[in-house]
Amino acid sequence: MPEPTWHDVVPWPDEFAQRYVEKGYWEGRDLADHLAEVASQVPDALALVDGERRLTHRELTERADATAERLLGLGLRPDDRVLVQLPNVLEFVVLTYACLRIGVIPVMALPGHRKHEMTYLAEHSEAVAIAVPDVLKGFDHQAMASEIAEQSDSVRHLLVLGESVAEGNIDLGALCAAPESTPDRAELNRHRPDSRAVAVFLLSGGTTGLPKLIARTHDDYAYNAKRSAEVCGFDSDTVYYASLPLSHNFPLACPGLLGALLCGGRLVVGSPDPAKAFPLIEREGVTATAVVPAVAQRWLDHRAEDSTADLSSLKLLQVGGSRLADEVARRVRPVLGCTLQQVFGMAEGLLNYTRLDDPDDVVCTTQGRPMCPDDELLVVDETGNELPIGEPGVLLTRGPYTPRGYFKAAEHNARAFTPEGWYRTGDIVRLRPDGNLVVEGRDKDMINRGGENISAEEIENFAYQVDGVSLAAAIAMPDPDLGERVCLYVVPKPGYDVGLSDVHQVMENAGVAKFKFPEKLIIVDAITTTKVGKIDKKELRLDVARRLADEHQQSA
Ligand code: OOB
Repeated sequence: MPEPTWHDVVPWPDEFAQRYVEKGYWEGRDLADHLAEVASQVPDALALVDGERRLTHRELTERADATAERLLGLGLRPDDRVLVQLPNVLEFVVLTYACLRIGVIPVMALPGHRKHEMTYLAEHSEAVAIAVPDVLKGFDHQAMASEIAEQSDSVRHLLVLGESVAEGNIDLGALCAAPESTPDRAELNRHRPDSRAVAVFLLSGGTTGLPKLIARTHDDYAYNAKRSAEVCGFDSDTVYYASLPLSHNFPLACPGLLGALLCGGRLVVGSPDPAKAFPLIEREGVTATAVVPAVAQRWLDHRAEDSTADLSSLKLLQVGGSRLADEVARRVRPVLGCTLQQVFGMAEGLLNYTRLDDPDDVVCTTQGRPMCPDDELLVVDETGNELPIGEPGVLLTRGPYTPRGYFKAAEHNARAFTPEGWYRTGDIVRLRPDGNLVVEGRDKDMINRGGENISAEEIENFAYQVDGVSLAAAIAMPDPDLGERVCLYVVPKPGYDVGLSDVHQVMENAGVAKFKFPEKLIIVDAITTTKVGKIDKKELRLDVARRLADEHQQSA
């Protein structure tokens, strides 16, 4: 058995790896090989629609090969990392496929990340290249990437998408263009990655500040996408609409982009805004899509007001990323006319799906069950003892697509994984006798803002940089639109005035992603601590709920 190529990647123990191979989960082929095989079976079927740009499976594979060749020409080699921060466009797909083809590893940054996160990601992954748009939504990504490259020892190339590619940078549009001549497949094949090698680095929400890197291998990620596609009934007629950022595991491989393509189906990229999404669903005959609960709610509300678009092609609406309220779940079929599927997943691996033929009770009130028979689940109490079925506790998991540790994070791994290799999800779940899970909450110190996981600790660290902050605690406050938003409690030092704008200023200066900025500041004289001296966040959550209820009453 070839060893994983990297000592900083925690491998599955041999006995498990062997079992996953024997059971056929790990097929021993890289992702680009899978994709190319599909392209040879359905060469003329459409694979990708980005506005007016359309590529067939053959054209997509040819472009990926050409792009891979150009990457080799730039000096990139297997195992090199490319930090990718692109919106949902054709070039994201072509570049990712090209990287997979020659074992170059994309590090999947989110479009909302800013200098603070991007610098860390480039350093931690020792990226040799960064791929960004020139300007997006008024933000100059190219300038940010240049600053990062200047300070970095590893970054050699900036791949920039757009009209104004600065001198010295590489035009990503041209890099992903159709081939001028037939690519040298034999040469490309010489760089073909091992199936046990890392295919992509996904980002974890990260409970302790900055996101951790999750090394997903070709074997495990191909299984992730293919088994998901099976569970979701994807086939060559599938037209998948990607409106969540494609760098996120959900639209990337659950089944997402990869699942759709691996079935010979099609990917359509677009916006989550229902005013844009609905006409596109009609025009392209979209059959399936994935959204977070906040977007599902917007779609339901929009549909109630405007029922002009023909959504009859849409068969499946996947909802996941944060808890979907049962009442919202019940509206999906009557209002949108499609099947709802709840997805409780994580970039770390484990995927739970409600099944397409599950009764309404399961689909509307549970977050589904694991997709693989060899997904192992344990629900434990605070001391790590297994709880009887039906009792809520913290979920631990292991399995063929749940890696055994984060990349280059030994210290953190010692806490996030048990010695037996179980990943501590930090989610509090209840296992029903029928095998379905209900997510009841979490014991990790995070805020889930519309599916975006934010570490409380990271926000508190910034709060402490504000003059006059004596004690700071970031918590989730309930929100009707996004589920949760960041609320910050501060005890000021005597004689100091602390305002929300002071906290924002510090975060702005550090170049932190906007979605992490606290949206409410509550100044208090003291914060209760628990018996062990930790801030009592449970009490703070109750407190903010009371305050919001009061405010609501006053404004009514
Ligand atoms: C998905 O992945 P991540 O890595 O952004 O976030 C994972 C965390 C989970 O540990 C859980 O705390 C929360 O997000 N979560 C849910 C949920 N789905 C995810 N909490 C309640 N209900 C749900 N349905 O979010 C993700 C990855 C793949 C597929 C779907 C979602």
